[in-house]
Amino acid sequence: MSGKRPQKKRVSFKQNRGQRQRQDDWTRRYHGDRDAIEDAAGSESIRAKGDLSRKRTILVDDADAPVVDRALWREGVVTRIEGIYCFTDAVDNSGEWKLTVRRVLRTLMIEERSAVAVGDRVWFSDQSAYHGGEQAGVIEQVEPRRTVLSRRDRRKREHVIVANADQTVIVASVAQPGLKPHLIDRYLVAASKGGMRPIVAFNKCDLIGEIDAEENPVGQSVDDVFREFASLGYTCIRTSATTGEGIDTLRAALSDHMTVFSGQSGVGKSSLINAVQPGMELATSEVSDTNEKGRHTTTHSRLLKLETGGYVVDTPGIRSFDMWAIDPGELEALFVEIAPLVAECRFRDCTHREEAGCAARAAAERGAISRRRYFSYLKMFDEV
Ligand SMILES: Nc1nc2c(ncn2[C@@H]2O[C@H](COP(=O)(O)OP(=O)(O)OP(=O)(O)O)[C@@H](O)[C@H]2O)c(=O)[nH]1
Ligand SMILES: [Mg+2]
Ligand SMILES: [Zn+2]
Repeated sequence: MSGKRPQKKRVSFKQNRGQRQRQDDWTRRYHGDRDAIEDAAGSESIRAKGDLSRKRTILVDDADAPVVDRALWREGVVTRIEGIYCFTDAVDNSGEWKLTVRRVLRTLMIEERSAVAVGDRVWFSDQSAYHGGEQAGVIEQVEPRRTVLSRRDRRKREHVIVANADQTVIVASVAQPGLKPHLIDRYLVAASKGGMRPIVAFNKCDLIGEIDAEENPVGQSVDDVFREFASLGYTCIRTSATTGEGIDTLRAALSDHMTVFSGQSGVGKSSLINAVQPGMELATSEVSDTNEKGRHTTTHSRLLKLETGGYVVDTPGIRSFDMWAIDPGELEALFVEIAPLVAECRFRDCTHREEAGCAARAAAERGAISRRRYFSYLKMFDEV
């Protein structure tokens, strides 16, 4: 396809209405065919003024998708999505733009839920002339994503929480709500699957002295859990948004990266971002006493610029973090301590559950790998 020259085509601005794009072709382009998009850059031309709102000549490829015109379109990063609007920070430092999404993209957005996500790099046309000078426009094209953090929604569709983050801070709190190592395992799997480097923040360390037995049903102390994850090679940081413990280390780890904060409601994601960069003033609120659940204070993901360079994304606490699109057979590779054992299992297609001669189970039985992590693997295997 990339060998073909784009064709000239006269289209009305509203042509897409009632006339469906061939979606297969379109999604193929959207997800993979970056070269074709770049090859054909610089190709849209808008006709004489009076014609502007009715007809224009565009260049299309054989899938009828518009090609990026870097001369006419601006580039930006989506910072938050509210209803149909994608608020976008332009890379030319012109500030925030309020964008809607071209209809063909929007169709995908409804069917896939995630045609545009926070963190996406987009190309948009300037429509401010039609909005009384307000910085408004239309997203024409979305760059292929380098990474995604996603989950399944209730209807089992992929929901991209954040695109293009290169790392994720998995925030867990040592108390209120209590530490849930299995949940950390799930976030680690999702991060590796999504191509992001995970960092585990053990937050609310100022409360360690107050932890009672009921909050610690696994029988592991916070130090045990910390050591367990650190020994697997993950970067782990003890933090407290209250006392400032670990905040300098965290800030240094964030600079010049695009980092998404993940973790259940109430663990202190927004509080940590506020501590890293005073002046953010993200809303936070107390965890309810009765069930130790957070109140879902942050309701939408937001991309925020750091003074030290880079971006952070504050996300709403996600109660149940479902694995998206992970094959059971893929899970072994996402558990760093199980992956190297796989070659030693008797059967090539070993799922590391009941099979005779399973090296992973044997390792867990003799304590060479953590039993808790092994059980976590089994539990996740049943779910995916
Ligand atoms: N003692 C203590 N409390 C903390 C710490 N960090 C956050 N908190 C408190 O925990 C509560 C929840 O913090 P938030 O920052 O709102 O938590 P969140 O993870 O952003 O929650 P959602 O937005 O609902 O997902 C607030 O009352 C914070 O003051 C900490 O390090 N120590
Ligand atoms: Mg929050
Ligand atoms: Zn096995």
